[in-house]
Amino acid sequence: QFSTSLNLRVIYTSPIPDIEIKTQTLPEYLLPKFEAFGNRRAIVDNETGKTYTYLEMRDAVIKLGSALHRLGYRKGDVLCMCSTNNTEYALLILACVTSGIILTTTNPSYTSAELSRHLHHSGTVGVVVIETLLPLVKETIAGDRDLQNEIKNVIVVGQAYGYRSFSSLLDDDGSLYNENLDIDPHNDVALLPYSSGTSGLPKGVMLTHMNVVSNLQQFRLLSKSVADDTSLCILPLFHCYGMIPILMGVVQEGGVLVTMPRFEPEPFLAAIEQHRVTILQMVPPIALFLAKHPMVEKYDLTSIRTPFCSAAPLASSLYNEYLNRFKSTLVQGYGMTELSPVATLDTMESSHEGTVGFLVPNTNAKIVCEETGAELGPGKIGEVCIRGPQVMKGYHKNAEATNETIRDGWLHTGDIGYVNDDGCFVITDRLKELIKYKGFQVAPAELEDLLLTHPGIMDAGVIGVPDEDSGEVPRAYVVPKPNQPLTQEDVVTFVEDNVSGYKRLRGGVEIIDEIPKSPSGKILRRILRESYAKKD
Ligand code: 4UV
Repeated sequence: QFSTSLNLRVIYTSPIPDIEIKTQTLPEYLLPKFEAFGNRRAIVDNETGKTYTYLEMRDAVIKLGSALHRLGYRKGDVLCMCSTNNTEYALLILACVTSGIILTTTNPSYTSAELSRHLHHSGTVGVVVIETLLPLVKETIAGDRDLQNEIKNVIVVGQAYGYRSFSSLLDDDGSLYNENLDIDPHNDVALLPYSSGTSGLPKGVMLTHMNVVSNLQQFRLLSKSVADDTSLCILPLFHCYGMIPILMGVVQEGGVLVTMPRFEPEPFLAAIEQHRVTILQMVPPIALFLAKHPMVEKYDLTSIRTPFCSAAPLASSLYNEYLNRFKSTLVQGYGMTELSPVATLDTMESSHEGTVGFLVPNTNAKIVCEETGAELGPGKIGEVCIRGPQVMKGYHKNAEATNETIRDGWLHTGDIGYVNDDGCFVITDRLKELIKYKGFQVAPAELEDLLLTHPGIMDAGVIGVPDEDSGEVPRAYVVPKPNQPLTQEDVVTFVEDNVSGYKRLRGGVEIIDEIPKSPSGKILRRILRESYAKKD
């Protein structure tokens, strides 16, 4: 659906009429639901079998909120979770958002340098960490006087001598939990996940209570998740996809969420079969595995009603292979961390090859021509801009990046696409720098900054190049310092030694004479991309 007027405005809306979204905080929105779902199962840990009903989950959330208050955490304090998926992670997310504590999250594969930047940048005052990552957290804090001063507690999921255990927080009597917290739904931040957005280094995305409360109500009208749904939470809870649509999207309906710490083929398939999973939220590499791997035939996956794929482009060939094997469409959604995260969603009935579905209600979109700024009608390709109650408050401590990204209330996504004749969105390309490796964000600016610290490198530029298994992989272009011996292997190893595994230069390294730049000094990645495409 779209409307045009004489001044050539072309604004797209959802085919679903707008809904009334009551101004509420997350505790006001979520806790009564948990109460109402009572003794239904809510979360199950696939590793340990530990299960919480909705009432037990509500009770745990209140105890955690109270225990954190007892430890001195107050509204607006930032707590950081460093963990793979488990029930504790799900409980902590819900406890923080219902206690006014801001939760920030890290990728569990972070190196100490990456974690250090995150803790500093987010203003973290407390860390919750799984036992296996405690050495990393200890090493990161021990080497840094500021972090030693800032961080009040390190709480461990598991046991570690001298550290407060997460389970001991669950022994709290709940008496300090304050349901009537003075939270301003429109201004107070609930979650602080990180994203590099359209350019530069990862930034804290300030999602307010109303951003999240709105998006939960917006996407449920299209996702049509129901109380007897079971979802396998294999995608990381540290990412917006895991925390909001997967965790909160399932529990707002009274469904069951089964947590799994990592993707391993056999246990993944066994978990779907054992728990009779009905909604399977995936990223393209998982869909690829399901569509292609012979091992899949050994398992009964017939319980899956809604196979859902998001976070990165899904190739048409893969969509069709999935369709052929499962005789079921693969529903897509499109969004970004800055959109809490959902902008568009397909339904099982309307899903088509190549589309990412309709706008969710209460959301407007425009497609803007990169050169002229004109708003484009159906079928015309331009930058996707989104307006709605799910648009983030802004980037943490970065007004400049906020003002570049949100202009006149429109969030400029940095994605290129068009709207087809049915009103469905199609994402065709990415204008922004971001690289997505298996759905994980890799910020070229971060790798470029690192490469410039190498003693033999004078200048560097990084782009993403296509890869069938992972979507995209980072590739570096480097200019050596004069008279410095520098090999491609040196560069690959240097990066490997200094970043998390998913950021490695899997797309290779090319040694060149000069990095192409605009007169203002911006790296012209388009030229690097074109030169790579010509090589093929
Ligand atoms: O910030 P981020 O890492 O956020 C995400 C959000 C995932 C979503 C989206 C809708 C849902 O319903 C849901 O459950 C989870 O990934 O990365 C944002 C960028 O990822 C690309 C695009 O470049 C975004 O700006 N991207 C996300 N979804 C798609 C996509 C898609 N379906 N097709 C192509 N690119």
